[in-house]
Amino acid sequence: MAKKPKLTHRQRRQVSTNRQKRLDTTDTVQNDEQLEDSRTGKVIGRFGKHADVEDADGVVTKCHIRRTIVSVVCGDNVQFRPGKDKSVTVNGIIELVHDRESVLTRPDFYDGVKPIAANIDQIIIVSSVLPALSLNIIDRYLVASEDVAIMPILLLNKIEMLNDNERKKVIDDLKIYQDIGYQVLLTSCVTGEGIEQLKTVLKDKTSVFVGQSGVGKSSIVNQLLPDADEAIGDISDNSGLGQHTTTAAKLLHFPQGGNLIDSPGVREFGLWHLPVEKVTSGFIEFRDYLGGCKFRDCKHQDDPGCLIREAAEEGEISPQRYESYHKILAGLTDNKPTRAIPT
Ligand SMILES: Nc1nc2c(ncn2[C@@H]2O[C@H](COP(=O)(O)OP(=O)(O)O)[C@@H](O)[C@H]2O)c(=O)[nH]1
Ligand SMILES: [Mg+2]
Ligand SMILES: [Zn+2]
Repeated sequence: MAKKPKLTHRQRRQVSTNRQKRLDTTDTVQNDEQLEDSRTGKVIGRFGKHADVEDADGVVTKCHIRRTIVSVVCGDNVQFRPGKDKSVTVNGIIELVHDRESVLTRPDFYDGVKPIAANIDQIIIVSSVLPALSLNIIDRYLVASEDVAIMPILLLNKIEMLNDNERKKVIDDLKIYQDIGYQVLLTSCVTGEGIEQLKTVLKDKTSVFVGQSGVGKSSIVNQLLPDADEAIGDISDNSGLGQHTTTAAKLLHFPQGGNLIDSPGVREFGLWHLPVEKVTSGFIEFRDYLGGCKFRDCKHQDDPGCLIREAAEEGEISPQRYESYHKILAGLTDNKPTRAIPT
């Protein structure tokens, strides 16, 4: 490999100016006469500096992104202009991103939080009976979903592995969630149980699947979208290295209507650091009691006159959820992001 020439400070600045000029020309070369009229579309793929935009007729255009746009993510509704010259692979340009109805975010080592997908109607929190059902992990995902104000739905997969008694036990465990208003689905990719019901839940909505590795997210997606061809039991999901090579997010259409947004980044959503108040209000059944405790800085623990602890003692709040809340608080500092998130 050729040795890199050493540049003077002035040369280096020149290189940087030229590079900037070249970047500017991506915007200006594609000026009016080379572009079709502006139209609306939806971002269905996001790779490096480009985005795939689908218009109302289902035609997909690879687009540059105007430099003034702060962020474009999968699910964004945009104004874009396809290029007239279709022999150029990336021929369009995104000119504007419409206001987002919702946005999924992740903590970023450098920037605080970073958007990863937009305009999502519901988050399907997938758990399974193997690895063992963890209500605390469900609670973490619920808090994260409540924080971004997107409707969470609980799904328990691999249900066929349970005998009648075990099944009764998990249904009972999950009843806590139904009691506070969350929808719960039971599925099996082996017997097909619950898949039709899941299809109904997904119809005409934009959904994401989140949950720990191994619970069956990819298997479920393959049941719903045979063409998706997701890798099953893919350990690279969790290898850190794999994440860097496969972070491209994509939006897929369900045959019965509705969309799925998928990427490793999306699937990792949730296991992260939030301020204490967000965790507290993320327990939706606590909300009725908030502000009513005797002390304003109540930790909802041993504090005298704590309405939340009292409600848990009286069974108005599930003691299980109350414990889970304190467990999440205790673990908060462990969940700070330790690395930058690749785009
Ligand atoms: N018994 C059983 N195994 C399942 C079911 N769904 C998925 N699996 C298996 O669970 C493992 C992990 O599945 P995968 O879809 O890769 O999980 P992901 O990491 O959440 O995407 C694979 O061995 C699947 O075959 C199910 O409903 N029942
Ligand atoms: Mg998977
Ligand atoms: Zn309190």
